[in-house]
Amino acid sequence: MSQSAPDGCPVSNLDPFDEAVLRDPYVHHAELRDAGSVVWFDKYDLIGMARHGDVREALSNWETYCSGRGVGLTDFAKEEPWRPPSIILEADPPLHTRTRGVLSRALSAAEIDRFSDTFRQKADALVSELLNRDVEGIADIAEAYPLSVFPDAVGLVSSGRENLLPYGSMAFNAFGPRNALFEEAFANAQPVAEWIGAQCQREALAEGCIGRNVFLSADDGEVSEDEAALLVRSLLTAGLDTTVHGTGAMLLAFASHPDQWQVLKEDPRVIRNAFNEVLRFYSPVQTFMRTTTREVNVGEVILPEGQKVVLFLAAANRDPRAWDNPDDFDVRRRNVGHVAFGHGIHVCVGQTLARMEIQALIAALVDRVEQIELVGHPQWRLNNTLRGLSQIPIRLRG
Ligand code: EJD
Repeated sequence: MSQSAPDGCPVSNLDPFDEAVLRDPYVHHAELRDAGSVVWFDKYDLIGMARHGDVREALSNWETYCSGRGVGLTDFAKEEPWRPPSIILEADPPLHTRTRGVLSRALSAAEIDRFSDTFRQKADALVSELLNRDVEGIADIAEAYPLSVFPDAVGLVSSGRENLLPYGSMAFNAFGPRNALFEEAFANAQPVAEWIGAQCQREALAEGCIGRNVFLSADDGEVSEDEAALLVRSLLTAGLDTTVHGTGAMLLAFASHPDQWQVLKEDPRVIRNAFNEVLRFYSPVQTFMRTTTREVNVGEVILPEGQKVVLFLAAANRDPRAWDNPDDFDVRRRNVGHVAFGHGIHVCVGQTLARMEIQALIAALVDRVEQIELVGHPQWRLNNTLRGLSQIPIRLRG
């Protein structure tokens, strides 16, 4: 601790990146929400927000809560980031507006629709292969399925794809403090980062695929060749670990709520809402940060300029101020307004792709599987930003 809490701000001694807290965050989220609109984390000179209304307000107000100083603990105005900053995630308008336009086009519904039949075929084939067998839900489904569709959609070469998940683990751990989780993720960083860097070049990407299409915006003069490569790096950073965690959360949700699986069986039109509910309920992306660009009042508390603020997306998604019975997993509930994909100008630009991927898998499962049966104990995989499983032993009962 070097600074002190703003006047009138509740203080927390919690380390939100402690392994016990990451494993079992909900009781702590309730305490943070109840403490006030903002809390001060002594350990990190950090402000936190955990209420749905406050988190949404901060995400909406990009002029006051900026991204250009990084969306993790490292303040890029004061410390060196671990890699050149992302020109979309870690950027503000006007740069963000330009780069966002490029990725919006590359990831538009029209572009993504081209992959829908392939996604469904891959999902059907996987479900047939695994039906009525004991499977390890994370390795065999949550990792295997996104790995069977996403790298091909981006246009990556086959060799070296095993670097994708380790790179994501590095990036998402790097938003947190330099703790043991960070050190472990970065133990073999150099070859992983080198492979990723090489795949971001135009010539490395297959013609007609999403990654290569980013370079069409370089041909149009909208971005430079180097900027296009950095935007492909964003696809590779953000596009795989997130869907792996989302798929794992889906398996856990239905394995532990078999009655909710029956609702989907009876009415597959619920699939889209059910996937939103999985995201609201588990929030694979638990936290994200912003930095204040000016002094700002939040209720009674005045935050100074240059203050890092951690937004607890997962806590907002279970805030009883916003949701009835927030700890119930209910695939039929009205769940619009969840912040699992963020909110405002930085809201997930890849969500059409993420949704299409995972909804194709859910549809394939709904067609063939009577019950997703839990046959052992799920194990959590800890990360400074993402919350998900390393293992979930299940049986797809057909
Ligand atoms: C992200 C929460 C990048 C990048 C973009 C988005 C994420 C990570 C990295 C996905 C954050 O531009 O490199 S979910």
